[in-house]
Amino acid sequence: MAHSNSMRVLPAACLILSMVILLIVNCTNKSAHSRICSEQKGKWSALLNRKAQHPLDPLTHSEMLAVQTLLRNTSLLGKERQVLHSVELEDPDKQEVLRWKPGQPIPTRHAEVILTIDGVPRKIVVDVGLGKIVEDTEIPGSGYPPISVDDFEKIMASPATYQPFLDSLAARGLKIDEVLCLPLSPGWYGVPEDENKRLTKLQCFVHKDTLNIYTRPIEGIVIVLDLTTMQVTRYIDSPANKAPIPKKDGTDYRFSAQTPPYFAALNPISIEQPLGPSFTLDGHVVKWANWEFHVRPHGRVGNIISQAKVDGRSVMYQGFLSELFVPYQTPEQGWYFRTYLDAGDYGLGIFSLPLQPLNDCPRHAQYMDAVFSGPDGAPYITPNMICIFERYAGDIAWQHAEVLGNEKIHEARAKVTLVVRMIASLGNYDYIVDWEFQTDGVVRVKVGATGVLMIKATDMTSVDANVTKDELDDMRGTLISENTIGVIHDHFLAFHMDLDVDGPNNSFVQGKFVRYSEPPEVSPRRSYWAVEKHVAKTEEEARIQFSLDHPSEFYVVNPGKKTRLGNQVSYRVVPGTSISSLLDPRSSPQTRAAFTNNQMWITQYNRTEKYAAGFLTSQSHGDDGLAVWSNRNRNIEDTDITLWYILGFHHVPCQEDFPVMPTAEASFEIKPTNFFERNPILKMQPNH
Ligand SMILES: *[C@@H]1O[C@H](CO)[C@@H](O)[C@H](O)[C@H]1NC(C)=O
Ligand SMILES: *[C@@H]1O[C@H](CO)[C@@H](O)[C@H](O)[C@H]1NC(C)=O
Ligand SMILES: *[C@@H]1O[C@H](CO)[C@@H](O)[C@H](O)[C@H]1NC(C)=O
Ligand SMILES: *[C@@H]1O[C@H](CO)[C@@H](O)[C@H](O)[C@H]1NC(C)=O
Ligand SMILES: [Cu+2]
Repeated sequence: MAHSNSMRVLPAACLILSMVILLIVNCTNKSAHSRICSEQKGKWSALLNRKAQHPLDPLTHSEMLAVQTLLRNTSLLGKERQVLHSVELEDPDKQEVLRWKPGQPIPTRHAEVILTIDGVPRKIVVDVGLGKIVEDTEIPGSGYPPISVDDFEKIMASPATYQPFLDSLAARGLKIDEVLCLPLSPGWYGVPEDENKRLTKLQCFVHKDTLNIYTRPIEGIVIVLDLTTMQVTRYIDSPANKAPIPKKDGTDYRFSAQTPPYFAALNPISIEQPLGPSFTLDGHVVKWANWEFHVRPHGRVGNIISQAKVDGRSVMYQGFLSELFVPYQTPEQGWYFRTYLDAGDYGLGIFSLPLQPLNDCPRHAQYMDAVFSGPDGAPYITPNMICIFERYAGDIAWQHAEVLGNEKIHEARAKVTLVVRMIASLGNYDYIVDWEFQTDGVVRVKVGATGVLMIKATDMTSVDANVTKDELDDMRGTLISENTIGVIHDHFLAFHMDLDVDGPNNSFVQGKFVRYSEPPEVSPRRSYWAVEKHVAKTEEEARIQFSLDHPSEFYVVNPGKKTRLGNQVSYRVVPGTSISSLLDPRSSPQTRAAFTNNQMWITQYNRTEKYAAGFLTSQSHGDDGLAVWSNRNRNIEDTDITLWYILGFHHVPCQEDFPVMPTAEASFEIKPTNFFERNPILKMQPNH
């Protein structure tokens, strides 16, 4: 839903972000923070002193400090009109990572630094070991990097001095200190006044008397701000659209704000693990049952699962939530541009908050902290950013019971899985992203969407007989409280799945289900279905749109590996929730998010093709991204390939979504298919 977009609120946003930054830990040169630093130092010493143990480990605290020193020394940081957006580990060469064995020296570590200098995006690659810049280039293409934390403080300050905005507030009986404005990503629409400027569009809310600011929008005002000059370049206050501010009553979702009667309390519940969990976390490497994988936090995509192996055989080199697309469906000035690409426009890891034990993750979860770069290049910690836990939901892994004469057989195994969880809190919306590993070799990727809707204010207080059909049509949503419309929208989530099924060289096979008939002399029945398998040779042959009328199964096979019976070793992609986009393919949001043209894609592996809407998404024109790469139409047969699964759902809000929505879940899975010789969990122990 809403999802989106906004940032952690201005003052509040800043508050939250700066709290995180304060926690930090760079004591060397931030005297203002040093008290906190010295108190925190003991607690975080293990993290502060950590060294990379694996080629894919994220940049450590000391590596980030080294990058900061180098950037300062080369005058790339700390000057006017220089904005630092991110410092991340640059993906090492895949072959080097695959060759590496624990205990060997780690291959050269590179930091990828994204800056804008005078409004021009630059990528700098630092050899961390040598303390040297090895690449420094302007980033080609139309997009800009995400809004940085640094931008926030300046953005927050800007409306307060802009007289036309103060006049608009006065006309509505509001004061500036009752108002917060959030920087929304502006999309790209070819509006001449907006071209060639790094922009944000501010949407303002009344924060007086409620924590749930998203429910109190000031409709009709849009402030277009140039992020390079921090000047207002356009200001819109549509007189036609002065809906009242929705009331504060009923918007607080905290338990303390609810009044009796309460929902009957359930008895306390907790899954016991009297002997502790069954997994180990060593640095970033997780081992559990027949699985082993590496997990690391990432500022842009939240987290990355790497080198997932079952029974020591590789399944996936890397998997992560590559991009989101959340287009709203109403044409007003303040709304038409809301077509968020949340990972590239904001950053899923940067917008994660510490997970709360017992509510966000169960007892016995283990937590992983993240180290991200602040706007001045100083590293800061987001504690408990990822949690890892075993899930037992009372389900059955396999079972069979029967009576044969005097013999009764009853064999059953409880289903326990391992979950890696991250929650991106992108302003009003919260996305819970779970990677769930099963002992039978299945990996389920599940997303839960929750949080607060993006709300449009309206004159309407009910949809009774006095409301005309035109007014109803113009709502583009549902009246979910008085003066409050939950606007309709979609959620698309693109998962990058670099599957390496039993080795890097794989092919993509589509098993098409077709009807066939037999003549009466062969069979008294008229029709059957059968599976026809097709190996996709090029990227074009692997652009998949799901259809109930033309069902298919989809396999990533290893053409060089067979079972003892000669079946091709593979993993099957089991689609879950998916939608197709209803937007005009020529419209700019659809071109920019063209990864939603299909529900599944295969591309040839390319280390730099990671982000489905392109490397820089803010104001991008659609000149980079999955659709562009797929158009190269490279060979994808018996070579290293990447699968992209586009999960999605439409959202027509309802009253139950107010003032906070119950989690809506969507998922897909990958499932071993002739990968094992038999049911791999036959020898699992039953419970006693
Ligand atoms: C900055 O660069 C100069 C010239 O390369 C070098 O002599 C100096 O040691 C560097 N300072 C730091 C703090 O790295
Ligand atoms: C509908 O409009 C009539 C005339 O303006 C008014 O008397 C009536 O109260 C309205 N009904 C509701 C439910 O608002
Ligand atoms: C790898 O991806 C980059 C970015 O899309 C592109 O410039 C390059 O040509 C690609 N290489 C191959 C072999 O496709
Ligand atoms: C994978 O395929 C590429 C060509 O696409 C080939 O160069 C390479 O040797 C193959 N690797 C393996 C392990 O078979
Ligand atoms: Cu939604």
